[in-house]
Amino acid sequence: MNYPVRARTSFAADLHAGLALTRRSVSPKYFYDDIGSRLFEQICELPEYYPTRSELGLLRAHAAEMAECMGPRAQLIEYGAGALRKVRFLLDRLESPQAFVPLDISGAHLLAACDELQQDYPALCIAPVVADFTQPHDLPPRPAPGSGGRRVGFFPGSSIGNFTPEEAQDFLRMAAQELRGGGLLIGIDLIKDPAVLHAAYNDAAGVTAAFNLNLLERARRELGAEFDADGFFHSAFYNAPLQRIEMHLMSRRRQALLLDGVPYQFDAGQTLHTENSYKYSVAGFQAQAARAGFRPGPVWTDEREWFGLLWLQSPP
Ligand code: AVI
Repeated sequence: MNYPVRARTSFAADLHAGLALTRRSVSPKYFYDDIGSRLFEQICELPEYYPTRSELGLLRAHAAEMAECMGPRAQLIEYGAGALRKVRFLLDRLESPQAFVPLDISGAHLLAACDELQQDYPALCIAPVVADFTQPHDLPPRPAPGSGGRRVGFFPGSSIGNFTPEEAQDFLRMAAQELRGGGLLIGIDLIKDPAVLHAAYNDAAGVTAAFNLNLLERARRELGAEFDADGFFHSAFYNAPLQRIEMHLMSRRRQALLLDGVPYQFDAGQTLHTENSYKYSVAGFQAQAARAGFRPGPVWTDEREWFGLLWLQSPP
């Protein structure tokens, strides 16, 4: 998935604000500049990182049933569209989709991915929307009443796991309204043996470490931040009570990071918290979705029950 590449000002302002907190943190959306997006693609191929492979396996095996939930002449909205690889499994199975509407803030990436998709699906009406889907946004009109089609959503990749619980609830509430009369197919990463999770976020090749550290490197490249290159290291662990992987950049020693001339003092072992990746139970996530107005529908999980794709029926 692609998080937005933001303007300098918002990265700088958010980083200053996050560094000024007692528990320092910054949004994971800042991982995804060009280098970070490429590193994330490499993560998806790692032997330890099961989510992408598990989800692709589910789509390969069950896309026909998922497409049946969506129904004929659907207007399919994809949230945070990225490379548009996964949706192809659905497009191959959907009956006469009315339109495919991918939403992403990164216009250049979105339009390039749409061009590629259009070549392989020449008859498909593709209507990209360049927008931050977590904020109010416009969509093409719903399928006309009487057309038999419904508006349905697709939010793969367990990207909802990177939202705070409040952001996740806000997204589900927004989607329930936007998709009313239809439904949402959403990917979630399931609670599992912490050792499996630990390995997935501490891969032997060090790609996740490079992905995490790129956030500071990006601050150096884009904002002129000054810090010791080997002064921070990647730290990722499972926080069992909160059912989430936490990623941090941990300071090796007492040092100052300079941003726009402002020194931010780090003690040895002090961290900048860069990401949470929440893990869910199927029942727990369905209950959360129900609070936003969805009714639980079919669930597809792999044999190990490590990853789930859930169909949620929107309110009428
Ligand atoms: C994009 N997102 C669902 C990934 C995850 O697993 O939370 C981001 C990631 N962070 C480290 N590895 C992958």
